[in-house]
Amino acid sequence: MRIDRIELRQFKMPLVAPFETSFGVELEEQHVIVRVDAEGLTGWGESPAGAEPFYSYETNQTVWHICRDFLIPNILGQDIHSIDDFIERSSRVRSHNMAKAGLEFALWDLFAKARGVSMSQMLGGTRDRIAVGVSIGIQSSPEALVQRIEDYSSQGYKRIKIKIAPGRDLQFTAAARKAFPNILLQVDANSAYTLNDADRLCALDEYNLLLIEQPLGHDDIYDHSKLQPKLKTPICLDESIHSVADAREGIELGACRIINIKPGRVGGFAESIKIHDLCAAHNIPVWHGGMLESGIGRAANVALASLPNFTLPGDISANKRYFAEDIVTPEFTVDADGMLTVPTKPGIGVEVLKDRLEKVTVRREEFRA
Ligand code: OSB
Ligand code: MG
Repeated sequence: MRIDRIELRQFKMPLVAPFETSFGVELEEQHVIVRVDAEGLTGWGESPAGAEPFYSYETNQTVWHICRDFLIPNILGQDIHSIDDFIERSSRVRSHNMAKAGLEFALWDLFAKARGVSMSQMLGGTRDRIAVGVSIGIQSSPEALVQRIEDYSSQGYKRIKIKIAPGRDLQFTAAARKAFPNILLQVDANSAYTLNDADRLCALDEYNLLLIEQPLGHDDIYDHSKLQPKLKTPICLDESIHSVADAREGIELGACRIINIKPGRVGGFAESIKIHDLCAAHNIPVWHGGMLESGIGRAANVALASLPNFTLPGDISANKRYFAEDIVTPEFTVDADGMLTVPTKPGIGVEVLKDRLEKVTVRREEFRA
């Protein structure tokens, strides 16, 4: 398809509640929305990089720079015939996966709309509903955490993830497990520990957790391979997996037994599918991570999570868990089984509310062929 026009927009929206992790507290989200117009159709994508380089080195500003100065000039006014074509044209740019992903998502949406199929069909999804959970930030006390879990489980969520950090780990996890003996429970350290903390991490084995997410270095695989044999609980890598090559390394070294796929972190859906397939071949379950996306990224994530090896509930909660007013319609709601329904309309399957998007836009730039 000939790419006629591309628009970048950065939005800024307050979160319904502060989200605290081992790397900081977030009160609002700022992501870059990519709009691609071609042959009378419009594709939408969301790059999940945040305002600060604390989860990953990428930020809104680096995404903007890489898209405007390197990725967009390679496709604007050009006939792009496939996702592989786009990936090929972008391959000279090293890393910057979230920048590449924002554009790649918009192209997937565009191509799906051109074919008249849903994003789920386009990606090879096999489910019409997906199991989801909720990711709860670090709370002020174990009692506050238990109250939060109570609220979310009464809304239908069947899997709870709690953020941990040194000193705000064992007591919180113990309280959660005591109050909810049967709930699917997992913890996420966001790289807050080192191998010297192995005993403290092994103490988590007592709480029957589904997994421990990214306990060690944000780019580490080797130390995780030293830690995993000491733990009964499966390690799940998040931050360290940027590609199918990283996933292979993690699996072959025994650094993890589960992998979290965030399509932005790995450069898009094409790479996500490769990781999904590799993991399936090695009996490694995957689940869909989240980056507090708006409804645009969320809808695309739901589609990816409908692939068969996404066997664990994802961090893809209802829109209302993040933002009082989102930028799409309809919104996802969690049902009594703790599931979201996969859209069936062409492309991402949700409509962008242009007025609402305009209101939350803090930066905009248009590129014409
Ligand atoms: O580590 O999974 C993470 C949000 C921002 C950055 C990193 C992470 C997260 C989450 C939120 O855990 C998941 C969600 O979108 O609900
Ligand atoms: Mg994580």
